[in-house]
Amino acid sequence: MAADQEMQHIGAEAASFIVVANRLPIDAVVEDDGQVDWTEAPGGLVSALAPVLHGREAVWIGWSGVAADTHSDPVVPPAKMGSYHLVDVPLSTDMVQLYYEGFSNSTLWPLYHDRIVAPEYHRDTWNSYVDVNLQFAEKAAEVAAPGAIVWVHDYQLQLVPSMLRALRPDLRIGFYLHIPFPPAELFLQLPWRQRIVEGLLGADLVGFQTPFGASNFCEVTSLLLGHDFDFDANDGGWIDVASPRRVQVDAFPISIDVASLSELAATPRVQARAKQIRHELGDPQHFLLGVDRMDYTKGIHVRLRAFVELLEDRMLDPATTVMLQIATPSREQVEEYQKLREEIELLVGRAAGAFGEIGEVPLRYMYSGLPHEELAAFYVAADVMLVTPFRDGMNLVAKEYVACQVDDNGSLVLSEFAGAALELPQAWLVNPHSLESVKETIMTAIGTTPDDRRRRMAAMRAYLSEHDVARWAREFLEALEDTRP
Ligand code: GDG
Repeated sequence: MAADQEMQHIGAEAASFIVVANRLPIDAVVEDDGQVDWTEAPGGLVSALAPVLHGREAVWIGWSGVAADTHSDPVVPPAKMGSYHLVDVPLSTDMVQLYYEGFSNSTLWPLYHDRIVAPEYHRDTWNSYVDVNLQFAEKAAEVAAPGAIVWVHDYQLQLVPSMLRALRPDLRIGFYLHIPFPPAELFLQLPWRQRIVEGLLGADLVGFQTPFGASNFCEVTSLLLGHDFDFDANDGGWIDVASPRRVQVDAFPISIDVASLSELAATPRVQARAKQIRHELGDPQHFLLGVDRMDYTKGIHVRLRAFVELLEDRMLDPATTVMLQIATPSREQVEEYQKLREEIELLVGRAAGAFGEIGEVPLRYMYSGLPHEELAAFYVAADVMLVTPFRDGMNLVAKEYVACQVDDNGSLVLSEFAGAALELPQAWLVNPHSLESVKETIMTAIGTTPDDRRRRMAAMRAYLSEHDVARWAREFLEALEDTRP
């Protein structure tokens, strides 16, 4: 049944809780005969929202991931997933190129991540961003019951709150940004800066990963619109007192499903697989691991260079040390991502030539994704996890590694510029812009005493067990429900 038909089935304007995100939580699988099949795409957001989606007339609005004009038959995603309904926002190949690869990933993504690569400013990609945001807002306006709660996610949809507010003033709208919100001196470069700020102010609650993101947003709103913010020490957060709805701005650090990942990591199956992985790697004395989407924000080449230099300096022994970098393919149509992949693969190739004995290569690399359980086994197997982004909203990999250290073993080397660093100060914090400091920190993490390692890991695990993703979703939604009577 098509999504529209299904919505008629549950009744127009029937949804009391709506998630609006760029992607639906499903993936298309194209069969040999060209038929498109769909699988559930389990991810952080899906598991975070499962408890709140369950038991309500809930709808998830998003794009299916397949351009609408690429198949001869129309691409129709399933109308329901588990207990909630799916509403597809069909995007053409052009829209995907302009709105998604263009404005979202070649303008906003680099600008919001400290201009690690130069953002591109093009009017046609901006225009498409506006059009697509309007499509999302219209879908939400169509399906929302009176007074419904709508939770809009991430940088691709920053205009949706105000567009939706104009269509449906009765709704309670929350917005959450998963990536950093940059400081004023960066954000103000954006030609359409005021439109973005006004777009976000359509929400009742605007949430960020860290207090820095929240205060950067308040600052640019004051600079561009002259709004004043009061800090509310009781409820937490800043209140835009100039806005008639008193928009609330606050930090809600996202997390993971700590209990279920720890449980998985502790199973005999995963523990045995972790031992087997170490064996397959030649039973090294030290196993260092990196896991990231292949993205220039993640500082993958910094840690590879640091590792290679430590081998060259003879600080690490290539016969007894292995580093593995798992890089999941990402945004392969965007030129900067193609360049990054070439750069990383050149580095890995050089290292193999310089250090590899036959059958003994200290630097290993995989350009592919792994099943969830296999990834957990790699986390369990690794002695040192290297998380060195130049800028990262949160970084869930760091938290996942900690959750998997069920024997409180293992060391986390973590960039100061990941949101997670604010919550995990017991990690080995590092400045990824300083190769020397990355090298020194890796050596300190490797050389620390077992007691120190356990003490640090136990503290991080205790913190995370209290601050899981269910708490994140609950706190955001409670704050949203409290924004006005
Ligand atoms: C954005 C923000 C923020 C990776 N490789 C595999 C795999 N993964 C999973 C990890 C983790 C997720 O992908 C990556 O999350 P991150 O948080 O590390 O990074 P982004 O994708 O950039 O996410 C970020 C996040 O949104 C949430 O708000 O933390 O700052 O940039 O969950 O496990 N999963 C599997 N196989 C892989 O090979 N199964």
